[in-house]
Amino acid sequence: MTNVRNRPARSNASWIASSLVLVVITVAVAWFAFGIVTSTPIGTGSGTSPGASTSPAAPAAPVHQAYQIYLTINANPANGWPQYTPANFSVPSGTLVEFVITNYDNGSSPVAAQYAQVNGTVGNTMTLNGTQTVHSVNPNVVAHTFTFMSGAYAGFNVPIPVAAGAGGSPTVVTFQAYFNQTGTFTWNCMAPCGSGPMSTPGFMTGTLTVL
Ligand SMILES: [Cu+2]
Repeated sequence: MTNVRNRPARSNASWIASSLVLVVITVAVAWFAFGIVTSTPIGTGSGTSPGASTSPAAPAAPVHQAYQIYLTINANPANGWPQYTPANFSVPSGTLVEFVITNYDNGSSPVAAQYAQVNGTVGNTMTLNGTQTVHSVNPNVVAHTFTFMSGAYAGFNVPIPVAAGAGGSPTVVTFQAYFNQTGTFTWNCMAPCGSGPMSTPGFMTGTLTVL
């Protein structure tokens, strides 16, 4: 009986003792950590210890710090021609620009191999539907391109694959690029998607103005 009665008392006593030790250790660790974070020298007189020289890590940069341009490719309701909307737009120079091109056109216009390559973007890559980052696509699945044939950005090319299906979900192409030279530059679609839209400003050709 006495053992049974005493056991809880001993347990309580040892629990309190353990807790006190834990509290002391916690305070000591916290004090030491605070010393590191605030660069307070700990027992070394002056100067900072090697561990104290780094500032706390900056928070991760937001995913979308870039200037964004949203373009849509769809059939013009009046004449049915495929059309970039908008076709004329401006970006700031020397700034990371992110393009988001949403293509609803499910008809392919196969291109020569060079126009199936991504060229001139950051990393010479683009991302498809937010999931797949590629340097090129199959030339046979290209519906349109976003291409500069002349001027400061000559050679810049992004192939736009066909949309998934008729009336279905679009294909979304994202890429990032820097445009460091100011001026107004004509872009073209180099996929043979129609002589009318390809030669008519506001459809498959337009201007990028770098301010
Ligand atoms: Cu086109």
